[in-house]
Amino acid sequence: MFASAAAAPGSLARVNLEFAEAVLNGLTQKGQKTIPPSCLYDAVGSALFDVITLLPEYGVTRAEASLLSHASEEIVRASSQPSRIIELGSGTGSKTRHILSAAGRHHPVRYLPIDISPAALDSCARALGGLQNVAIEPIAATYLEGLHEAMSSRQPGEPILLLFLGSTIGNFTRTDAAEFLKRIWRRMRPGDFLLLGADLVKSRERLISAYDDPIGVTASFNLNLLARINRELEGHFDVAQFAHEARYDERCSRIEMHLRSRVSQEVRIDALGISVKFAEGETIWTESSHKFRAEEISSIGHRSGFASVRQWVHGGWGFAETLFRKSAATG
Ligand code: AVJ
Repeated sequence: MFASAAAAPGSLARVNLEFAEAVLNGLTQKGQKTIPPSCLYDAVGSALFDVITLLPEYGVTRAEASLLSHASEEIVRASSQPSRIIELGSGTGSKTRHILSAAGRHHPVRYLPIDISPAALDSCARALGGLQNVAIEPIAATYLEGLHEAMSSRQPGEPILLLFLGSTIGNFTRTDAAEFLKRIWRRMRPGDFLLLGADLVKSRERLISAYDDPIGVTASFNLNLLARINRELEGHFDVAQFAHEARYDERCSRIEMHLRSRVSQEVRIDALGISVKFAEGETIWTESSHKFRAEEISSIGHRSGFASVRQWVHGGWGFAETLFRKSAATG
């Protein structure tokens, strides 16, 4: 599949293979062109996402931070005072501070953030490094590989709290979300806990302005993907010939981000040895952000084998934190 890049052996080592492969597959497949959302997060994309979290229109991160700051003691108590806290896709870890300091108040805690971005892990370690009673052991890996590693070093009888925050679960379709949680469930032991953050269904207007903000930060975040292809894969995208588009699919209750070609054009990507045709109006689908009903989150967890323990809801924005447990009975 990736044979075409062998034509440029000198640059191959410097190319991020996962990124190259995702772009190659996504732009050469039949039908709708797609590039997975993980490709949005190079250094520039991660910095732009951090700005998104500050936008007044994007309430997701603030709602979750507020929930976690108010409920951290309850969460720690309800999850049996965990001494090992693992986080999938920690990013810069800023929301996790509340939980870690609440847990560290009772006894020493090991925090194992898992992220594919070493840069994000660095700032996570720097941001949370000073916390009392908390030892940080970052793992640069994909979710499931990292989880395997984080679980393999656990002590017998050591209780675990796994965090999957920020509504990253919304990037999955509902079916894939349940399948992903099932995979997580298999790697956990009875008595372990999972805290899942998920954004709730809200009005189309609020969702559209959250994903198509008036000063264009989200547009830049999305368009940066094309600039990244230019930087890393010797692409020739004229970024101005594409437009950011946020759509809301009400039936699936999901936001979709697309990059829409303003004209009919053909774009070379030299490191991949391909030239990609776009019809006028054709799009690259770059992200899905599913929105959930609060009860639906519990039922997705149940389908994956978890028992739900408790849910905390931020009513103002519409965000839920749901605590699940892998119970002995289903183990
Ligand atoms: C990090 C996947 C939760 O879907 O809201 C923000 C990413 N994309 N604005 C989301 C995102 C556009 C975000 N997640």
